[in-house]
Amino acid sequence: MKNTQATLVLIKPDGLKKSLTGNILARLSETKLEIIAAKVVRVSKELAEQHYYHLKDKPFFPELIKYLQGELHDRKKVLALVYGGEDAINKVRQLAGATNPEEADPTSIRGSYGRITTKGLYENVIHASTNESEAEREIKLWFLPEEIIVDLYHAKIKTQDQCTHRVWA
Ligand code: IDP
Ligand code: MG
Repeated sequence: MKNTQATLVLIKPDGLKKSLTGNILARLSETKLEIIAAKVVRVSKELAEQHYYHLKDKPFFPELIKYLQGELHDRKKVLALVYGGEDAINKVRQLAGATNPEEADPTSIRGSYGRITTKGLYENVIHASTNESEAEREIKLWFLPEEIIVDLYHAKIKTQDQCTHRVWA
């Protein structure tokens, strides 16, 4: 039986600064998954904190927020993508490699291009969702329903100032 999934990928500011975008997209295309949404995002502090809320008590959290916002790399943006297809979450995680770039398989994206800063932060060039509930939460956080070319999750119509648009239900 097919296990069709969607997963959020972020090319983090170090990936952009190191000119790895094309390279990372080429690696991801080896999975034969489909890109179903993509955009460049200026990351607010609120968005960064919501994305990494599960790490808010870690000592590296303030540095991590600055990292995702691009403040450590003079690149105040990330490239956000949604990949869809069979076993999308695991396929992308495998290719991304372990969180710690020193422990990641050296042929993985993080193993190839990541580093640990002198402050101890893992700069690992890419984010990838770890499971289905995380993927859903993250995709809904980063994308509006109309920005994704397929209907992934339940959405509803919202009317505000005489304009109607779709929001996550
Ligand atoms: P993941 O990105 O592999 O899912 P998470 O535990 O969700 O790993 O952590 C989010 C990000 O926080 C990592 O990608 C990395 O940039 C950073 N990070 C996680 N754990 C550590 C740590 O122990 N030291 C320094 N940075 C970390
Ligand atoms: Mg994670």
